[in-house]
Amino acid sequence: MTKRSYTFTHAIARTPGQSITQGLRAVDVGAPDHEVFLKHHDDYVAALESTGATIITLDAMEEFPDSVFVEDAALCLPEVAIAMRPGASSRLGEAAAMIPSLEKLYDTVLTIQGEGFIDGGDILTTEREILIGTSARTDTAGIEELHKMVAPWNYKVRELQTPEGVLHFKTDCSLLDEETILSTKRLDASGCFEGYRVLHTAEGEEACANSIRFNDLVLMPDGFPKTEELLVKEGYNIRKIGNSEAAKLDGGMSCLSLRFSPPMM
Ligand code: CIR
Repeated sequence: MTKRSYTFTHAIARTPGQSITQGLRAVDVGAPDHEVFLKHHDDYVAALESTGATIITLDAMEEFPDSVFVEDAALCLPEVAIAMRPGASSRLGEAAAMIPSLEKLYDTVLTIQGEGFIDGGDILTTEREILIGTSARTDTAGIEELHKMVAPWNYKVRELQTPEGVLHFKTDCSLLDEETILSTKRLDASGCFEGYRVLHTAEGEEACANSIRFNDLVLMPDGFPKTEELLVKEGYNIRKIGNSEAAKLDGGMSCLSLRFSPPMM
């Protein structure tokens, strides 16, 4: 049976602009190289496309240096798309900029109005519920507003806590299938994945927890051999994507796309 939490007909990505060098970062380890970022981004889009999905690659938006990380601007469910309210002031406008693209694919596009804030990177949609971590970017008010919006479709929403010092909830976890989550030990230790099968990232490889299941593929950042070996042994079909430049801005596999099956198609 098709699983809506990881089987998708569409994805939206956005070409990184030259202004990517100005992107937000927790620790400055140097600016990303635009050319290398473009190459990695092309590989990423090609991998999504290779599963048979339609990938919409939007033009770069120079006025928003972090806008390549489209995941934070919206939540796309099978029934509705919701423009988020990003918690970083330099990123707030990215949500409104995403709406026209969503309206081409969805009858119903809603917008988080605030006062609260919520970033897509803090939302992990599984087959049975929507897990949302409070973080420096997402607060309880934002989660409550989203909860009300998805109530008509009976979604269960569970508020959790993103570990201290971790940018987004999904920085530390990803969905691998309807029952399995890849997580760092530190996030799993909070008990938030009780009832799921949890695979841990290998010691020292926490940065690959931000991977994605997209149809028959698991896209993971290149350079995490022990976790890769574990996932291969578990039967997952791995595609490694260079992530050195996105990582300089605390970005990973999930951040670079919105993944969904729109109702109008
Ligand atoms: C930011 O700090 O907002 C960007 N430099 C990185 C966003 C990564 N997005 C994600 O984890 N969903």
